[in-house]
Amino acid sequence: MAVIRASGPGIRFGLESIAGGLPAPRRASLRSLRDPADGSLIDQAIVIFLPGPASYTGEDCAEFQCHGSRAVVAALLRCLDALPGWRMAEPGEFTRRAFDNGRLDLTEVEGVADLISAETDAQRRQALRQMDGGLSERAAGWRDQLLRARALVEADLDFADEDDVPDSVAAEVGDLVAAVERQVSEVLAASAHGERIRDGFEVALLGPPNAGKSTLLNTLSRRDVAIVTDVPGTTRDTLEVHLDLGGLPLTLIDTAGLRETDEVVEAEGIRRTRRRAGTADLVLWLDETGRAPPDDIVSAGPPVWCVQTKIDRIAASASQAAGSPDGTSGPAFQLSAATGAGIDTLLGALTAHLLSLAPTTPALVTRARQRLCLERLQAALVSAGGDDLPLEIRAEHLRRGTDALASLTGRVGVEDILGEIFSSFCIGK
Ligand SMILES: Nc1nc2c(ncn2[C@@H]2O[C@H](COP(=O)(O)OP(=O)(O)OP(=O)(O)O)[C@@H](O)[C@H]2O)c(=O)[nH]1
Ligand SMILES: [Mg+2]
Repeated sequence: MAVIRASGPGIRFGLESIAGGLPAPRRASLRSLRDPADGSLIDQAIVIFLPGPASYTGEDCAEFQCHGSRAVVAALLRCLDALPGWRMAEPGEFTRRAFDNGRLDLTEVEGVADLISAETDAQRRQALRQMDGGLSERAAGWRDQLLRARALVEADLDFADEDDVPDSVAAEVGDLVAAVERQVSEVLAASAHGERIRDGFEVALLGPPNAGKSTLLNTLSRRDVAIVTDVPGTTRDTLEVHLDLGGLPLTLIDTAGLRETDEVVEAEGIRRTRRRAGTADLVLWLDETGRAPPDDIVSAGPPVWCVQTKIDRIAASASQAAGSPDGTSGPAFQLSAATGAGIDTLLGALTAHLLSLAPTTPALVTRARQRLCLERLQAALVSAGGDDLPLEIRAEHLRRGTDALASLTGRVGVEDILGEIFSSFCIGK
């Protein structure tokens, strides 16, 4: 079966021309679809008429559930395209119209986009909450409180004698601003988790050349992604694979083995390795001998877990139990990609670690764009909360705060980013 969706002012006329009349609203009706040009039958299909404004886009909409063969879909699209005022939709145009008609705000649009591209369960749950207005509801509440604060300040500016500002007004404004600031700070504090769930947790595989980093990447991703050879220095560039670890999105990064080299390409690879070591959420230091990583890796920032590789080669130590990831003193894990020994222990520890980083409830802020808007709001609130500020200045800070909220929900000042957001959608959404 194929579903063809349509939206716009020409829907009623189109349905009358092709489906032999307007079906009852919001009911699935079996109709013969005919080419208006010559009356020939195209298909028998379920047709649903969804009158605006209570539709996804806010306009009149129609859905044709026809047989899914290419010939049927092509014939139907050809007839629909020939109707006056009908044309093929652009990517994301349905959601764009829903946004333009006030059915969705920008954070909800971002939720739709994230739901479409969600790869893991945690991403799906987070996107659903966003699409459902999780962040917009909070933003609307803050906006109401700030508008009240602005109204109080501005009424005072307009009517009160400059020297005679009633303390009660200043106190109420102060309370409102402080309450909103506290809530915004809480939401911002959880934003790192939200962005991590959306973009994936990064785990970088580091170690000397030939340690077995690329082999472990291939084993964990169950694909032959990275080239593996016994030549030290095989991997030159950083390489990423996306995995679903217990519902959490994980980006595993293979890197160039660390060593002194005069070779230009390898040196650039090593420079990239060091950079990734600083920005990952976790570093796995792989070494065949089980030696600890050099100090600059340990002090790079993220936690480092030591992994001794190729234990199938050292039968004696293969019988030792794997330790716990308690820092960087000595090997915490031992594994063999060749036999599979120790892989499950490492995966179990990784899952537990990522779960401890992930929020228990879905985060509200999931993108840098949203975080930047809230940081602007927070800065404005901190300024507005300053004691003994002249009322004019306070009003100005509060106005900056409501402006930041308006750009969060896409009501003002976002024209330049709209194209970018909607172009990431697929056609038909
Ligand atoms: N016996 C044994 N050999 C392994 C194991 N893992 C990797 N090897 C071998 O070790 C060699 C190097 O493996 P790679 O995965 O390319 O090592 P790397 O750390 O990516 O090396 P560079 O890219 O050069 O930094 C290859 O010949 C692998 O087949 C293992 O668990 N057991
Ligand atoms: Mg490699």
